[in-house]
Amino acid sequence: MTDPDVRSDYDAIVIGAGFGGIYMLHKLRNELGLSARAFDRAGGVGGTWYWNRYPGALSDTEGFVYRYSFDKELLQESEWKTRYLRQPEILAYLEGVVDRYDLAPHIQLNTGIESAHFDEACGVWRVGTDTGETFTAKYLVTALGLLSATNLPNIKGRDLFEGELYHSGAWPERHDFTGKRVGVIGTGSTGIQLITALAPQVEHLTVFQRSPQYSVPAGNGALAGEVVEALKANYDKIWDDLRSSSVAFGFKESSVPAMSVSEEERRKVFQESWDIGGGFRFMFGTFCDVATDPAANAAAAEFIRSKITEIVDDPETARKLTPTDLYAKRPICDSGYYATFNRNNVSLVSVKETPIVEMTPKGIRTEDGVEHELDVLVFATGFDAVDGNYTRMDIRGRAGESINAHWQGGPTSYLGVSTTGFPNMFMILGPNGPFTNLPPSIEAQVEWIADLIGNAESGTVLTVEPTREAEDAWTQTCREIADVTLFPKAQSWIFGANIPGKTNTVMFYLAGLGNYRTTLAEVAANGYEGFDMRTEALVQQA
Ligand code: FAD
Ligand code: NA7
Repeated sequence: MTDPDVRSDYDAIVIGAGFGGIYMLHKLRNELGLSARAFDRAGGVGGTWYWNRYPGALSDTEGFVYRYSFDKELLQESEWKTRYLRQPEILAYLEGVVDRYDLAPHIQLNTGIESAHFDEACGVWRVGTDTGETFTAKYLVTALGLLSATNLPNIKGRDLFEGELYHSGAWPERHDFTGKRVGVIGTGSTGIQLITALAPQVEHLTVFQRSPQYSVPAGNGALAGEVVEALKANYDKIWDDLRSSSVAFGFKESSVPAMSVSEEERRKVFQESWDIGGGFRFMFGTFCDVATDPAANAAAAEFIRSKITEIVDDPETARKLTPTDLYAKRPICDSGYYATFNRNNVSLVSVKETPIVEMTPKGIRTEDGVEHELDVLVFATGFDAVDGNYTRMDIRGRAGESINAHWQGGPTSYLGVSTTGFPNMFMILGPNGPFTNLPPSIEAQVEWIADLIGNAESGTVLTVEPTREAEDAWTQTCREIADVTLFPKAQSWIFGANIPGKTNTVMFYLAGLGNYRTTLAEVAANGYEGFDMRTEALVQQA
């Protein structure tokens, strides 16, 4: 039974100081007037943009919408000079937001949260840090990041390697690869950025590719001052349109089925998009059904394959770089990736054809007996996405149930923000949240969670948690939506297929931001339908 008279250290604890945690802390402290403290294991704020400092790290959302929209003055004051944003710019932007709202004194850095247990008797979360401290709070907000828990494959002999070894998502402050023989494992969004940026800097680059990628040009470049001013002048409409769109990337999403036009027209539309640039634009701005109709998907894939053949000089390298499967991973874009393989100092190893056997003190040995000698090896092998940072923590809800046990069949939630049996715990970008350009989805969730907490605090509510029925129904909804798309048929982190042994399950709400926001609004308007709110009166009766 929850004791309404127990006092906690804080009203709320926030874990994570990226886009999500920063905004949540601002809402809780500066708008709701609650006492709140955020924790991050990082040495600085910024989340993704603190950790991913690898050469070439760049947003693949255009800069005008890869930012917060809640503060109109901040939107007008912000400056950017290129179409996409480099990692240092995004980091500086987030540091600026922390300063603007005077949040730094309330963020404890270099502090990993190891455990969070809900104490049912006291109705508080008891949070344990890796610095040996314990804090209590009524609310726990987890902004742990969905692409944050690094995936470091356990390759035989990994510890024997005598060179430098890095993961892209835990990049060192300083590095110098000049004149070195560098290997990169992984050719996802990160790998292609790294490979393209590193190739001109290093003596030799060996790329270990498991799956070839469909990638289109990013189309990055300088933005004239007038272009930025025009965007700023139009911001009200831009954000309104974006909030009711599907992927929220700031371009017009197509409503035309690919097979409704002639082959010639299709190629023209793909070519125009290729020339403009952008991965999401290519998938969602060309035709409305590239991610849902196999024929449309095949046409888009074939277009990209034809470009690889055109760009890559050596036919054997082109063959290895050419995907033959569905175009249904997170769509990616690059700054000259395929052409990088025309350089004399870059070689490609297809590890599907010649698997990695082991790491040696000098490098990597592949099945054909070749030892690829390396001074540096970079793992661009991605993340244990969505629930990775949850399952690595000891989180326990009612009756001591661990999140690992609760999510044994795969991570679930109600609305991507809460899960049954874990009262007063709210997740930002939790499982089965929207699959979009993320800052607008983060804003939608933070604002909704803040409203719910504000409501609870203005009454006599002690605990809030979703009912099992509501959570099951949401999971079912997400699954049904996913099954209409081609995404579950591709092996990627979107469904947890990139981690050996991980349950392959639905992890996103794929019906878009507009529909997601409508659902959130309806749930709130219906008295937070699907939530079990326990009040002082209820607790005293029990
Ligand atoms: P994060 O920024 O990941 O922050 C989570 C924080 O929680 C981290 O700092 C972590 O240290 C902390 N944390 C986790 N567990 C603990 C713990 N137990 N104790 C203490 N601290 C903890 N999205 C887009 O929409 N567009 C893009 O262009 C884009 N580009 C990306 C490029 C890269 C290289 C990567 C990796 C991701 C990209 N993303 C992009 C996704 C990106 O993660 C989100 O856009 C956004 O930054 C997520 O913010 P967040 O606050 O939810 O999580
Ligand atoms: P991704 O997209 O998961 O890519 C990881 C890459 O690493 C991908 O090419 C994987 O091949 C490869 N990989 C993973 N494990 C291995 C092993 N064991 N051996 C060889 N190759 C491996 O992660 P990113 O960091 O690139 O991007 C994640 C998101 O972050 C991205 O969408 C952006 O939003 C930023 P696979 O394709 O699985 O065969």
